[in-house]
Amino acid sequence: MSAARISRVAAAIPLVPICGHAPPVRLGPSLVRLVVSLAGLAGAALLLVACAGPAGPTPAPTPFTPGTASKPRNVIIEMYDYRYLPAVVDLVPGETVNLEVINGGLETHEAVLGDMPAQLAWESGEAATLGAPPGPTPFVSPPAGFDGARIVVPSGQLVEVAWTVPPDAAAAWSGWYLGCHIPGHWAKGMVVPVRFINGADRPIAPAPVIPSILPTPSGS
Ligand SMILES: [Cu+2]
Repeated sequence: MSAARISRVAAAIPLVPICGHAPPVRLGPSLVRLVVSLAGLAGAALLLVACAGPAGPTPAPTPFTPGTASKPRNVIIEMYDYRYLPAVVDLVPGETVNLEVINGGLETHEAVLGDMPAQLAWESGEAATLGAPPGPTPFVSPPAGFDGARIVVPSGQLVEVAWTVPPDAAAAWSGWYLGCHIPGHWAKGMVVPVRFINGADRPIAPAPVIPSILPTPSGS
């Protein structure tokens, strides 16, 4: 390629920004000669320059703050066929939370937050629907003194519920759990423990183990 041709090619190549904060540059004839020889094609060249952004200060982590009635803490619960995320639900006794329950599964699921008597009540109450076609879950009378929460979420939907954790929840002899009692779902793995924490995000007590009173998740 002649020098004149190289010059014309260099003039035809558009300005190439090197970085977002740097002015664009035009390729010189010598660089064009190199690009053309590598590509084997005159006039078609693209130069990509990796560019790292300016190193900035790392933002400080947001401090943990228990929820209040006027400013509930968001607690996200994801449901799938047949498991929950997170694997442990952290709650502060007495705080108000905004439960964001998302069903990413193909079936309807529920989130029952409560101690073992509450879990047993719904397990037995919903057992009557075993074999029934998919649809709304039945109403089950909560046990006397029930102060937990139950959220039913159809497939692909999000349900938000504001709820205050009982101040004495951590004293429950059985521990607290998050479970689904649509027949067979607990046994397939839809149960995780609740771990009570203090206002400094430290556990008050270890999360309870999944009890053997109800069927344990398969594989556990
Ligand atoms: Cu379920």
